[in-house]
Amino acid sequence: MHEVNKVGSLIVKILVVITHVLIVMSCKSLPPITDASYEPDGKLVDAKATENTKRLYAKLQKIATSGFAIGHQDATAYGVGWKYADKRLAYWSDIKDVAGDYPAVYGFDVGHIELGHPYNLDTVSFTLMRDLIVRAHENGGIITISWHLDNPVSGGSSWQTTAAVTQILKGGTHRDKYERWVARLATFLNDLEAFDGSKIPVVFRPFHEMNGSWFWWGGSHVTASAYKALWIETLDLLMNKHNIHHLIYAYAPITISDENDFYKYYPGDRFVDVLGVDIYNHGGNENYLKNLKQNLTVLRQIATQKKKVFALTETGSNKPPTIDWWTKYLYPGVKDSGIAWLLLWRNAHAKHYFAPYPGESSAADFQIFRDYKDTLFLGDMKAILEQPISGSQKQ
Ligand code: BMA
Repeated sequence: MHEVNKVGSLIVKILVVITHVLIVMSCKSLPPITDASYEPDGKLVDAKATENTKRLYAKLQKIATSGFAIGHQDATAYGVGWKYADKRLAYWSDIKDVAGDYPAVYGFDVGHIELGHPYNLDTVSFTLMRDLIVRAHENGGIITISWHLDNPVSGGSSWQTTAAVTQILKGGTHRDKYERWVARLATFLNDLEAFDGSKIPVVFRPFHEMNGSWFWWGGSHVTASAYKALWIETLDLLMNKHNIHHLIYAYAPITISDENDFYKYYPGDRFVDVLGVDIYNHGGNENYLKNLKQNLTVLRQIATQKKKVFALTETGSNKPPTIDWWTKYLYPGVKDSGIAWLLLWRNAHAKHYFAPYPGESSAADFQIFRDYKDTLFLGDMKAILEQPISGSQKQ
């Protein structure tokens, strides 16, 4: 019996070694997760990043020295009480309506691109999304994309938490399906072309808020090592199988308690360009302000040491903001923090919105916020940056 156990454990050990060797071999184009020789050098994850992608990173670094760019999710696709389609080709945004200027950063979500659907999970058509991305880029805006992809095992949404991460890693039961999903994502990303034919650089922020347990890729539904493997394997597919070289990669947990919390799922310096954090106002204004200050201080320390850009990658008030929310809570929390941008989440309707809209009770305060010299809207960006990333500067 004892001998049988020994043989069994030997077989297990051999299998572990073989698996490890296979993983290392199949990832040979990417360095190992813990690479002691790695020196922060300000270089991008993607060694073949296009010139425009490098310029975007330089632009983000430059922005952070003057203030922070203001962003909005689905800014030009819809707002409270309107949808792009209703506007009959007008290019509009709730922020423009309130502040008289467009956002500088444009967030979009490609959830359901993996299914081959014509619309994303929030009913924005991918054709429209592409057009809005091109337009924002040509106007000098910055694009960031998140991915609320469905659960590849259960077929449920991102919030359906059946175990799925190890199943889509190399050798997993649902690997082929996942590779088909990434191929569809890659096709969409490849179609993002500026007027001059160059690829539009994008800050890609996949598998976000992984330290919470609401998505199938996060918290209690994944081990840290499986998460890191998913991150690295996904980047490998995009860069090395699909030849996508116009992405800047952003890693973004939800509100962290400390540095360890930030690092728990961190895939490594070689695989992350931008350090992000998503912070919402769940627990009241004072608590929100405290979280902003604490979290951005931690991020700043890590980012400075690593010479990386950092950002408040999602934010907003879950309840309608108090009338002075922008100047009394958001602004003091981000002022002089060193972030390159902040992204307000989407304006779906009057019960789910994160940016003001005409008639909304905090709109006047947002105009004061806009007038601060470090809150950078699209018009301000032009003054800060002499050089466009690429393409024309039409407004
Ligand atoms: C969430 C909510 C959802 C939406 C999802 C993806 O935070 O806004 O309604 O479907 O983001 O955009």
